[in-house]
Amino acid sequence: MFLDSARIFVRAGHGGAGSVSFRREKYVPRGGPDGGDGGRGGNVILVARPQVRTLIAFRYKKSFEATKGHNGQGSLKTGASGRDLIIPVPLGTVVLPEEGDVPLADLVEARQRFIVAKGGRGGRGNARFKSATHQAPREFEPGGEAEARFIRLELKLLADVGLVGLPNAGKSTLLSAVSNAHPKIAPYPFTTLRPVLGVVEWSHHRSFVVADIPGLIEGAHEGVGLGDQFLKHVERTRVLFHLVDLSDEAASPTARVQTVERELEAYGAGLSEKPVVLVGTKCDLTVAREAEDELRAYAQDRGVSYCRISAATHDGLKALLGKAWDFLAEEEDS
Ligand SMILES: Nc1nc2c(ncn2[C@@H]2O[C@H](COP(=O)(O)OP(=O)(O)OP(=O)(O)O)[C@@H](O)[C@H]2O)c(=O)[nH]1
Ligand SMILES: [Mg+2]
Repeated sequence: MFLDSARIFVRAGHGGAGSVSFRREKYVPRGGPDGGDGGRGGNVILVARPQVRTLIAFRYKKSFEATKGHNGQGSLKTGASGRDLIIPVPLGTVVLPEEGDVPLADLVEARQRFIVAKGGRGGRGNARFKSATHQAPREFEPGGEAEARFIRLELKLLADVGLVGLPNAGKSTLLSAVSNAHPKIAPYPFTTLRPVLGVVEWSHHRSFVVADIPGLIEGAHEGVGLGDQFLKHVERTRVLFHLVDLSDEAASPTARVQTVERELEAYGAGLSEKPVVLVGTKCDLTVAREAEDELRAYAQDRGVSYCRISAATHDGLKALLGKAWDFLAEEEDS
């Protein structure tokens, strides 16, 4: 089960109250104030962890509370602080307020932290209120209020290359041919039901991440098929591979490409402006010459590169990955 959005409630711990106390010692008749400060309340902290892959944990647990700070005590004893509550989330988690679209945080790096609810501060004990003219203060502060709120978590996977195309275009087969991932592959549409990431080892020290998502069909932006909800997982990629099945003679390849392009456009979020490589797939099968020429010409018109591949025989894979690497390296240099 893959879950990529959640709404949770977080409450930090209240601060502990300051104490009111006076020193009592056998031979000191009038001891001064010695009430210690309260401890601060625990924070609720989100931490990005690479081992966490989805937001599934929030399906079962939706409410999180850190512990309170303890009250201060006599003899200037400060109360113990509340313990912070750490909530692990996947890399790529966007934290949003309950309402509105302005993110509070975007957790994209391992161990990156964000305090979603701040613990109340500890109140001051009466010892702090002592002054030359005020020798026996009875003032103290209560502990500070803790923050509490609902937040929304949105997972947007972090990948360098996104695979898009109609169902059956060969996206998952390509991912399994070039990466360590083993997505499900089958000769029917909508085999892929959730995004899958794979790491491509390009050379010894260089690797990049490819995201395979469910196929798109006409009307996906209106919810047809599996809809276009998974496109958010390619929003952060730097280049898209748009796969077109060369062996499919049902409709012209350009018509099929345009169907997907319309869906990318309708989705928005800059997807249709992303660099793209058009990829003719399954070239080991019988391929109509004119159809492929048409596709090539279309790519040229649009000013994008075209590659023909077979994930089955590995033809053209190296050239395709090289193209991806060119895009990625270019960005790194700039
Ligand atoms: N001969 C041949 N068959 C291929 C090739 N690539 C994919 N296929 C076949 O095409 C079918 C669909 O492949 P998938 O990789 O599941 O396609 P997909 O684009 O991931 O499909 P969805 O997940 O449904 O969107 C499977 O039967 C694959 O074996 C190829 O290079 N050559
Ligand atoms: Mg698939």
